[in-house]
Amino acid sequence: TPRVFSGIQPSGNLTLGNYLGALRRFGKMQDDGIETIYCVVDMHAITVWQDPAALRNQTRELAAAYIACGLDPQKSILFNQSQVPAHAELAWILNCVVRIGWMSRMTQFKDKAGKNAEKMSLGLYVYPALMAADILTYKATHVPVGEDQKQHVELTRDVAAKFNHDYGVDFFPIPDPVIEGTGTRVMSLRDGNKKMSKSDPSDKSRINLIDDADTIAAKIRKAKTDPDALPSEAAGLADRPEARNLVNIYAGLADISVDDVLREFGGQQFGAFKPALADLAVNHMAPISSEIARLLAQPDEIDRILANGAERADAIAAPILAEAKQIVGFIK
Ligand code: AQP
Repeated sequence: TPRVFSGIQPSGNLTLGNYLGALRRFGKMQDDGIETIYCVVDMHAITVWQDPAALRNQTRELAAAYIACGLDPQKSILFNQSQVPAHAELAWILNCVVRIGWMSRMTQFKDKAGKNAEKMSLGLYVYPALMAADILTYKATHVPVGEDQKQHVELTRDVAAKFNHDYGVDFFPIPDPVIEGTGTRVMSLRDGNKKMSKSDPSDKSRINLIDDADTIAAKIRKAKTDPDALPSEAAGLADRPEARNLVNIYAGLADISVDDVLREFGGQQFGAFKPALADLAVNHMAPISSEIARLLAQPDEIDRILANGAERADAIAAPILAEAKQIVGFIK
């Protein structure tokens, strides 16, 4: 039976990228009658230092965002990672299955660490093994993510296969990444070759889920572009990363194809396209941000939802972990 798992880090500033690449698709999947498990991955968040009080707020804000974007905590399981001990325990076992060479090839670590690799936490380096544990401790079969997480899901597949091979079992299913539709790769508003990211030091590089209408409009108005008019077909965007990004965002928000956007706006200047995009973004995001604010006014209710989700998650994860421990030879 298909089982979906995905997670997002509560590291602040949820972006339009997180929304189009992940959040928006989660609610849709749950409606297809599939078992869906969504996690606020607070253990991943501390791979980079987080102020403890801020982390608590960001965790609640992300839980609220999941719900505001259509996740129903009755239909899906919604919880924070640190409340279910199987994640950490299985991660240790998988740390012993993963090879150092595999980790060294992970591009996200290289991007985040830059020239400072020696000064980053060990947790940031082994993050993909924890992510593999997140997925495998539920024997999840499908993992909806943005393009940027594809390599980590592929590593998860390799870890699952190596565990099965090393212990001569057919225990972990090999999970599939689900990367589809427009908006799986939203780029920075300041640099069309860099992904839109929560942790980008420039707030102007991203649209935050909680930005108000004026801020969203201003950020789109100031977004980097080139002087040319929009082309009439997608091929014309090939060497124009900033233009391509804004058209992709439009397509993602309107849930139409890039060709459809260009049929409407081809030949027009950014002076005309940007206000249309700003209107679309504001109309789309405003109800979400006000719903997040409404939910955040009741933090106890959010904590209750997370605790309840954690209990249901644990009921699935604990027996799978127990079996994994038995397979590797631990006495109970
Ligand atoms: N720019 C993006 N376009 C499409 N999808 C994106 N995602 C993130 N950025 C984009 C998707 O959002 C989900 C959650 O991501 P995450 O919080 O686990 O970490 P991340 O991928 O590292 O995202 P950020 O925003 O760049 O966070 P920081 O800056 O903290 O590292 C994933 O499904 C991801 O694909």
